[in-house]
Amino acid sequence: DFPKADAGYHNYAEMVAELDKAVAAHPAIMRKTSIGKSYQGRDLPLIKISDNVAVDEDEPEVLYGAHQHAREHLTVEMALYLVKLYTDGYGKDPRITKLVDSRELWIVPDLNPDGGEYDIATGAYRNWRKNRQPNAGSNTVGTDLNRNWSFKFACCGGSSDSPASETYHGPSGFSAPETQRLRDFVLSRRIGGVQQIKASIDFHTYSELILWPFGYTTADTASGMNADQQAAFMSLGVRMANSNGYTPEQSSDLYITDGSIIDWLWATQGVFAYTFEMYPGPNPSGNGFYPPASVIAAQTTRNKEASLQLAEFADCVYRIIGKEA
Ligand code: 0X9
Ligand code: CA
Ligand code: CA
Ligand code: ZN
Repeated sequence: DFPKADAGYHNYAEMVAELDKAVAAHPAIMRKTSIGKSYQGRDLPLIKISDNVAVDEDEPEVLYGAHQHAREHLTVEMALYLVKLYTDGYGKDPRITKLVDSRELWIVPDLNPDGGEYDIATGAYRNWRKNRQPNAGSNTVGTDLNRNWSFKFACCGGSSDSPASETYHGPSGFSAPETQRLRDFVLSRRIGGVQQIKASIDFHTYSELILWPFGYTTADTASGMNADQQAAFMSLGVRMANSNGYTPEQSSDLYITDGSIIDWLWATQGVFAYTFEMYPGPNPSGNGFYPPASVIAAQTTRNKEASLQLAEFADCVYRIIGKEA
């Protein structure tokens, strides 16, 4: 489990219990299902929050995802914060109420439960990043889920061919069950050929950044990213960054990544997808992946405004550059 001092973090069982408690308290606006199972057979929970939650209404959909990377435990806390924000605020805060009534909010709070549990299993952090799928023909374990998405898979030096590497992309796109399950969920939101999910945040740690596609190339525009689209990504990214003090930039300004979720969500589904790198900033004093539990409240609340802004623009992200589609 988490070291005693970090008991404020939720392990997998505690996260599921917290989700179940929230559903029990708010059954009219919240549902918990699953997108399927991890490599080791853990359920990958899926939360839907909306009015008339049992009905698929014609409302812009938003996806918040967390914990592709095992040691980035603060991102699970971020997802749990969003569950509380949207459910406890419903009927009390007019801004929250309006969003819950006019959007379908999807939250995948833990895409890598196997890695997360492995990271804390001994009571001393293991600094684990990947999933826990064995690599054929090697003694090594694990695929970097954020290099395993099929768009421009392994194209550009932004991931590793070596199974031992921290950024091992796996033998092929979607070789990991976890990315397969999230892909299948996203594809299930295509209705009549129209992707219902319009905007997304994938939470990571750390460095306090807001990143947008593409990650595979340093070019600002490319096939599938025209000047208006790039301007819309940047404008909303800058606006969200103004609210949380993160640094907004194109993903490849950090470093080249290929096979990342945001490149896939944008290029294949047209989802305005961002990566948030949470607390701490780029030069932490200790290991930046393990901030004390005492920071959880402040560092999740810090992203309230940005998370709401994303949902508010989900009806038409181009509105931010004055071009309604
Ligand atoms: O390398 C990553 O996957 C992310 N950083 S982390 O330290 N959390 O591992 C950054 C990914 C940014 N690039 C894209 N999302 N394309
Ligand atoms: Ca609804
Ligand atoms: Ca819908
Ligand atoms: Zn990460």
